[in-house]
Amino acid sequence: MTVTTSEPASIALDPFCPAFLADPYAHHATLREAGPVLWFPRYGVFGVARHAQVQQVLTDWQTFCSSRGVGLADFARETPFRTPSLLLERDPPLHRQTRSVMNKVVALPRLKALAQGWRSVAAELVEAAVKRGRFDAVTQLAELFPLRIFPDMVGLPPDGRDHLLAYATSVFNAFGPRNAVFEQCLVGIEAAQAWIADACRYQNLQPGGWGRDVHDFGREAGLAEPECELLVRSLLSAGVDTTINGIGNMIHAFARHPEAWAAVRSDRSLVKRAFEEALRWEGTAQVFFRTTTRAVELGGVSLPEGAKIVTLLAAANRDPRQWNDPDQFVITRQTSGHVGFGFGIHQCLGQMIARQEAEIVLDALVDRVAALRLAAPPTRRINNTLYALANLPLEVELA
Ligand code: OVV
Repeated sequence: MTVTTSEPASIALDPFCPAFLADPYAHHATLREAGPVLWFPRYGVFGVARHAQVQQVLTDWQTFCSSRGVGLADFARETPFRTPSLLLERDPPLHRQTRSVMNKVVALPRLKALAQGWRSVAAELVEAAVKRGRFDAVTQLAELFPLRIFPDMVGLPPDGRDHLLAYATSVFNAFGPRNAVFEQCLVGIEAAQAWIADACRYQNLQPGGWGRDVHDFGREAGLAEPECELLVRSLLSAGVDTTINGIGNMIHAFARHPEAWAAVRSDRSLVKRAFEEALRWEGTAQVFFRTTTRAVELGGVSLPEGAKIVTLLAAANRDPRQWNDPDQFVITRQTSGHVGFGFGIHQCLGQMIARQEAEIVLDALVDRVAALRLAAPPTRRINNTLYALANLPLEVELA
């Protein structure tokens, strides 16, 4: 039998250069249409930008593993930026064990119990932000809300919480190449790293918080103390910058779509859908990598063992093979199958927390704001993984 395989489409474009990171959506169609499998000679990695191949790679964790790193660095050949995560950067069977511990921590009834308190915080922040008719939806709301509720939920020490955002930013930058974006975020990062390591220790976590729950459930499952500390670190790494930008990007989408704002104001059941559509349309986590554990054929292309492959989640979320009018922000659309939270066994552990946060913030805004528009073009915060805003100046009409 003859098997014909084709070559991957070679891409000269650098998906981690500042121009690409500032406006990835301008380049996604080029990448999707170049072929089912891409080759980035600059980095020596393969890539997938179409929904079908992204889903296939993320589903087949035996072939496309996470334990060699989910960034550009191959842990089999390079020293990881930090001690690998026991969730993100592990494969089964170990991943199953740590994930099941964490699933207990983030269980829905425990999360629902926090919703009422979060609503008061959101109402208070929205009130303070909008009352002058102009505000910055990133620095005065999208950043403040998660930073008000998340550290308390985990039970973090009261002092030094400002290290959280700098730390998370460095973790997400570290998934990319050692470029200027990465180097710049490392300036002074040691203090944040030390604070995070300390904050993960049982004795430094407040009784009643989710951090101690991680330790308690972890110990019950037979994990050692340093392992439990690393699982707390996962919460701190993945729980801040992601939700901040999920909320910020969602508000940014509404600021450019007055008809969507009117729709959600007249039908609150659209709040949930709006966040999912915002994640599909302008997702927070743009890319993650996998590494092949064997030679494999993907999209008609032969990949060798030990190959790095970047999954362009945000490009897949606008693949016209999967979505009608993919470039349109339509909050009534069917969004199931979007890969804004990833897909498969590593799909976002905190997705229900993220949804609860975003929905509560959006609800609070809808309560108070009749109309919103951009007061000035927003500024981007360039990151190797995250699609992020530094600010989002809005003008609002109060309800
Ligand atoms: C999804 C994600 C991002 C960053 C860090 C981690 C997870 C972690 O497990 O540490």
